[in-house]
Parts: sequence; structure tokens; C-alpha cells
Amino acid sequence: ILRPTHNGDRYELTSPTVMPKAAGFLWNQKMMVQITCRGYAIAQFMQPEPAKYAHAPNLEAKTFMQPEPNYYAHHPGRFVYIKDEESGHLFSAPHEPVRAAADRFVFSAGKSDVAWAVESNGIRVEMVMGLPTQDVAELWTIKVTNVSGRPRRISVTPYFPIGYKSWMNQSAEWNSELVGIVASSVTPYQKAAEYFKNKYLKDKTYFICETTPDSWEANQQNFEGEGGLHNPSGLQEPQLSCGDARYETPTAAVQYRLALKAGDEREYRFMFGPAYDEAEIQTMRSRYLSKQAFVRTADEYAAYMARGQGCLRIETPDKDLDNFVNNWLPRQVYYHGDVNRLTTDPQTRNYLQDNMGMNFIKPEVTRKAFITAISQQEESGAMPDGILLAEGAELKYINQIPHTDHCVWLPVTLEVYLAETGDYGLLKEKVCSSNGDEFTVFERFSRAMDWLLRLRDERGLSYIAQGDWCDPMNMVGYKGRGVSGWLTLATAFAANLWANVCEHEGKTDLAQRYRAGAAACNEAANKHLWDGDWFARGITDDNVTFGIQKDTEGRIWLNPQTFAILSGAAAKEQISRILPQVDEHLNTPYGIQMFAPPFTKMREDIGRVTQKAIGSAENAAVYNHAGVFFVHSLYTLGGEQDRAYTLLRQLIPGPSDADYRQRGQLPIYIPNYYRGAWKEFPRTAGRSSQLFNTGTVSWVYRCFIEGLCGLRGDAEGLTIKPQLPSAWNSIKVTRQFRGATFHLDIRRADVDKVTVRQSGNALPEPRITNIKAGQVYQLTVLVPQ
Ligand code: CEZ
Repeated sequence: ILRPTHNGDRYELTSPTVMPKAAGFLWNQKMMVQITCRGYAIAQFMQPEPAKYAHAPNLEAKTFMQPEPNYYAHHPGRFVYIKDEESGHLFSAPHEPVRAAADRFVFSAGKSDVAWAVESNGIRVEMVMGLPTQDVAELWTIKVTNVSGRPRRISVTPYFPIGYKSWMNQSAEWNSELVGIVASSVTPYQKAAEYFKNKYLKDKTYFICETTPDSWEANQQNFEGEGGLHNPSGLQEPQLSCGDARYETPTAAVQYRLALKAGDEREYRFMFGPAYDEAEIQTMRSRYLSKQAFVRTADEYAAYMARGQGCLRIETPDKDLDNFVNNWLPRQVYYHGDVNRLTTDPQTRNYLQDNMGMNFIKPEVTRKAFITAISQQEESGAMPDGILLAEGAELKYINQIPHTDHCVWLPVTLEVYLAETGDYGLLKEKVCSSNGDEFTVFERFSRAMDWLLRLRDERGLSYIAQGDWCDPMNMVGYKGRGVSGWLTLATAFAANLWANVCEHEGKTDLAQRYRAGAAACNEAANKHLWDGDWFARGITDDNVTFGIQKDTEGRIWLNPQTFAILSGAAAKEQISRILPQVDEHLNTPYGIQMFAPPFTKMREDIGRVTQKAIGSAENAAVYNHAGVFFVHSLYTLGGEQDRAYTLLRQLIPGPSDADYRQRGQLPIYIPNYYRGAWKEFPRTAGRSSQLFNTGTVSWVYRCFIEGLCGLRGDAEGLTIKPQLPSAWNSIKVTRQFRGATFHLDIRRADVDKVTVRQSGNALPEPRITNIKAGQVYQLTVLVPQ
């Protein structure tokens, strides 16, 4: 059903029904489109807040990107109807809305376009969607070929529903100058002040054609009529009615009537997108709507994608894995670092972790992100819940709920920046905040660490307020007393990392202070949260410890165990107790659950997380971000390469057909979660959320680079300590590092420690220093059996 093609650059799915939500996605810095194999689409653009140009047929709630989107007949999508004007046979491509079984179906998700080839009743339809690099618009090519071997009379009707744009004002009509349908609307508002904010919004949606159609329809009801979308009334007439929409739901349907000889083909180009006015549409038309411009734009876009290539290429015994790591993982990392999830106020922890991934692609972007983030530090040393990226942006949704973990992510993500670049100079930069205070980056990080260490109760445990990394854990501490076990351990981890930096900078007294702080957190965690076989998740406002043996729901949580390993709170003996418990309670065939068992009812002293659907999102799903933290901790332990690799591999769909079907997702990205509650609800376990916004991927990339391949930078060089799973005997790796290229031939040999050979000579230690940009290093790496 699914196979990689074009050297892994594309994935082809040959059925529209086995993985109906399988989708590809494209983006640029101003927009994003996710489109399913069946033709349903979710598109957003920034102005500067996220907005849509194709809507549901009813009033939609404005919200952030949701997991597990539901598609239905009238969902926005991009379709083309093909009707045999002699026999009346009707089908549509890609698959919706007619849902006729095709003779041949190929959905092909590429890195820089999404394409289909659908054949039915002797007519082949090829559709391709691309994006420009700088502008907001979809560029569509639709090609129709008569493969029936006899002359045919058909109609070709692209149908791009526009949906319900506004309760104040909406309309649509044909525009003969622009050669297309233009829908107009007024974004609804009530406050006078909002008028001025909305004044220049792109409230028009256009669908314009390179080739003038024979007829068109701008009125959804006229088009659909009594026939319904399976068999629209508009298609039962000799031509579309050329209607308009006057405070009626707009749509864009245009029709070409063709007489095709055997083998004849026709190629059409269209643009779909938002605009402020007709003049802008005209500009877009002249800039893009021609064959030549489409080719040029596709090349530019492919070049833009290529700039996100990443720093690692691997050749392992697992070809599907290689394909994902070499082709698709860096693309998803790049997406996060390049567009910050298309929000103007990314959550601080997301912003920092998404930029952590950018270290492996364009570290200069990460550097800038640190400055942007830290310039928004509060006077107290706290970090805000979100980082504002656009003028006039506000903290929205979850960012209005106080979470206490944001400072943690500063040293955690800085560790990677320093390892990749060795640029300790960043610490000396002076950064002004809007309160007018000026501190160096170094001072600001110290202030953030001081704040974290201060924000603890008399037991030494970290207050949680209305959440930590786990957003919906909002009622553990809303009365002001509850504490987070995870945050206590994460604070220790962060403080230790920061102490390392202080040491490097020669600030021994500070280093001591943060090490002592970390030790105090670890000690408190051990005293109050160690439950015999694992660490508890927290203690509520009413002093109830949870995430412990005697809980029947939410008994064991992954994050505290992970961070106890990372922070050093868990001694060797404790780790040997934790790991088998984690295996037993949390492992599933689709990855590791964030906790178990799931909550089945509200716990008012834990909060919203307990109300989420069982096995979805934070309620006992395979929440991949938490899973990959654990993998990272395993790689830092050493000797856990098999456990680590198994979990790392499970983050990626496939490669068996059964696994693809169950997850329902192409192996071109990692979603934020797969359904969990594996023991309770095996039928739905493994199902992908289809949401490609996730902090997971920067960590996955890091785990492959630093963990599995063991290629980790430091102030002066690159250390080489691969941790191959025991089933592998050798791998080949190419790693870009500080401008140099490393080709490594890694294999098992009769050695007792990792041995690196350069030009036949064994190096004294597995580490390369004095790295010169532009140089190519050929290394043989021998690892113990
Ligand atoms: O958001 C993610 C956040 O972006 O949830 C993670 C958190 O660490 C990330 O920073 C774990 O809680 O508010 C909600 O209930 C939402 O479900 C968010 O928790 C979740 C969204 O699914 C967006 O991905």
C-alpha cells in the first residue's frame, strides 16, 4: 500500500481508503497546507495571526492546530470532478467528494509538492500542488489524459469550496479580468478598535485560472443543489450556471468541456489563496500563473527545502529508518525552526526546543532565537509563557495559563547550541528587555536558574502553579502549594547543565552554587518522591502524592523517571528498579506511554489532563515528546542502546503494512502522539494524531546524532562514541560539523573500547580536535562486540 520512491524523496500510497487521513504538508514562512490523500485540506496563513482562506460551511471556532482532525463531506478540500458527457459516469479526484473506486490511485507526498494520479473509466487525472517560497498561495496543476483508446467527450470541473467566511458580509462572483472567482468578506468583529486592527486583513479568497473555463459557479448552493456533493446538481446541466453568491456561501467551481481524441491531454493551472484586493490578485496572477512561472517557482521552493537538509546521513541495516532520518526528519526539524509552528506567540518551551533542532541545520537561527527569548525575560528572572514574535502579538490560549517550567529549557537547549557551535561568545552578548534592564546572556541565564531554584517550597520541591511541561496538569497546584516532581528533577538537570557552563566560563563559585542547588533538588526528590520502584509525579495542594504504587490511575509517569536519570537523582540501583517498571507498565507496540493506567474520570486535584479522552494526548497516549526525552536519557546512561533504539524506531510509522494501517500515517513525519491506553483500548492504540507540530523531532534528531551515532561536539572538538543496537554490526555515517565533513565507517571489532582510526593510525582518544572548516575527515571507528 505504501512505498518510498525517487530515492526516498517521496512516499506513494496506492489506496485512498486504507489510511484515509494520511496526508502530506507543505509550508513557507507565511503559510502551511496539510492535505490528505482524499483531497481534504487544512490551510493557514499569517497576517500576522493565523487565518484561513477556505473554511468549513458553518461558523468555525478559531483555535490552535488540533490533533486528529475530523474530515466530512463538506470539509475544505481541493477536488476535480470528471464527467463522461456521453455515459454520465462521474468520478472525482483525488477521491472525494464522489468516492468512486478508481482503477488506479496514487497519492504521492513529496518534500516540495504533493501529487496524485487517479485513473477511472479511461481518464487519467494528475494533480500537483506546490507553494511559492515567499508568498501565500497554492499553485495547482491539473492534467487530464484520455487513456481509454477512443474519443471521449468529458467535462472537467475543479471544485475548491471556500466555505462560510463571515456572518457579517460574504459574497463571491466571477471576475473576467482576473479570470477567476473572487470571494469577498469582512472578518466579523464588534469592538471599534478591532476595525482598525482588521482593516488590512486579506478578506478575499480567489481561485483563478490560467485558461478561461467554459462556465463557472460561485454559489455553493447552486453548485451542490439537490444532488449533493456526490452528484452535484450543477453537473447535471449542460454547463455551470455562472452564478454569484450574495450573502450566500461562496464556492469556486469552473468547468471545461472537452472533446478528447485517444491519447489527448490537457493541462490546466490554477491559483488558490487569500488577498486584500483585486490589485493584489492581479499581481499574484502575473507573478505566478503560467507554465514558466510554475516551473521557476517549483525550483525555488525545492531550493528552499534543500536549505533544511540537516547534518547527518546514515546507512544502517534498516533502509526505512535511513530514509526517514536522511530525508524526512531534518525536513520536519527545519519546519519547526523555520516557522515556529506558525504562531506569533510560541510557548517558550516549544520555541526553545524547536530552535534546538535548528542547531543541526542553521545554528545562526538558534542563536538569534536565544536572544529573542531571553530579551523577554521578566524582572524576576522568570520566563514568560510564550515568546512574542510579531508586533502587537499577544499571549493566547495555553499561554494565558501560568506554567512554571519555562526557564528549564534555557540551559537544556543551550547545551546543544554550545556543542554544535562552541560559540561561548553568545554568553557575553548584552540583552535589553522591555523593562529597560540590561544584562548579558550569561547573567540572564543565571537569573533564570536562580528563579527556578527559588520557586520551591520548604521541602525543596518545585511549585507547579497551573502546569509544567504537561500543559493540562492545571489543578495540582492552582491553590499555590502543589509541587511537581518532574519539575524538581528538571530543575536539578538544568542547574547542573548551567553549572557546566559556569565552569567553562571560569565562574567556579557560581558553578558551585548551581551544583548545590541541583543536589538540593535531587535530595528533596529522593526524600519526598521516591516510591520504592520509581519517582512520583508530584504532590497536590492538599499534600497528596500521586504517580505512586497505590494509585489505580496515573500510577507511573515517564517524565519523572527520565529526568531523575538526567539529573543524577536516580542512583544506579534506583535506575535498575525503574527501568523494568517502565517496561512493564508503559511499553506498547507503538512506543512508550507517558503514563499508565489512563485516567477514566476527573481528578480535581490533578486537573484537565484527567478529563482528556482515554489514550489521547496527555492522557496515557504514546506522547512522543515524553518518549524521546526518555530515549535521550537512555543514551546518556550508556549501555542502554537496545532499549533506546527500540523506542526510537517506534516513533516512526512502519515498516510493516499492519503498522502503517494501524497508525494511519505516512512515515514522513513524527506526530505529537499515537493513541495509547494500549491495554484498555487496543483497537485504537497506535492511531496517529496526524499533528506534525511537536517538540519531539529536535530531540529525535539529537538522539540519532549524539546518541546512536555518538557524534557530539564540545568546546574544542567532536567526540565519537557510537551506541549501535546490538543487532547491527556496522553503519556508515556522514556528519557535517563546524563546516567540516566527517565520513565514518563504524563497525564492530575485537576492541575493548571505541577506537578511531584516521589514515590507518589509531587516535589516542575517540575525539577529533582542531577541526578545520572545509576539511573532509575519513574515519574508521571500531566499537566493541
Ligand atoms: O500542547 C503541547 C505543548 O505545545 O503539549 C505538551 C507541551 O509540553 C507542549 O509545550 C504537553 O502538555 O492545552 C492542551 O491541552 C493541549 O493539548 C496542549 O497540551 C498540546 C497541544 O496538543 C498542542 O500540541
